[in-house]
Amino acid sequence: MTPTRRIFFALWPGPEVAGRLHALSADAHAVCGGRRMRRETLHLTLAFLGEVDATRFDLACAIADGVAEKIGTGDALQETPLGNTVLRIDRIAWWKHNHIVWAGCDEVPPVLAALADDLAAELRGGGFVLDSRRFAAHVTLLRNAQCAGEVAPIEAFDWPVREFVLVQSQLDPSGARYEIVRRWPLPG
Ligand code: 2AM
Repeated sequence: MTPTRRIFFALWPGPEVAGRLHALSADAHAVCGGRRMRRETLHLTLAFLGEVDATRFDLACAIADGVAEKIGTGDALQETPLGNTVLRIDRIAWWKHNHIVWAGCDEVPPVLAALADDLAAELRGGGFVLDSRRFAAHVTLLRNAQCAGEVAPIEAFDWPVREFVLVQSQLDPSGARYEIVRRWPLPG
């Protein structure tokens, strides 16, 4: 059987933003219960590929090379260079369908939405199978949580986005273990 790798593209916060997100998860946990994600695992998924044949790993990287280059010259950049993009974390909410409490932003910067859309389109073009749902920018803070809609107002903070990454995930009984296997700096 051909070996597979479980991989996804993501934005990965630096230590300060990870700390802010983790503090939010403590506040949310007090209200909603559930299981807190470990601080070092907090991230925002751009495109989830799932289990892919290990021989197609290089293709996924080559596609990301192309997307990173294209996004560096796209229209959205005329407003904000992607490397100067800031994600303003100003919402924390609960999804009833999967019992996730997540942090995110009211308005996703257009360049990030374009990055996620381009990745998805090019990966599909390369034969990868992605979730059919549209990109929903969120950082999962709690799983198996129970609460109602908006969890609480939060003090907004900024997440400066300097790169996107490819992550390999390994599932074990204590939760997922993530390893960043490639990085794409964004032009500033
Ligand atoms: P989630 O946190 O909303 O579950 C690793 O599993 C990352 O990929 C998580 O951020 C997860 O989002 C995301 N993801 C997106 N689609 C997925 C899928 N079909 N199965 C598992 N994880 C998925």
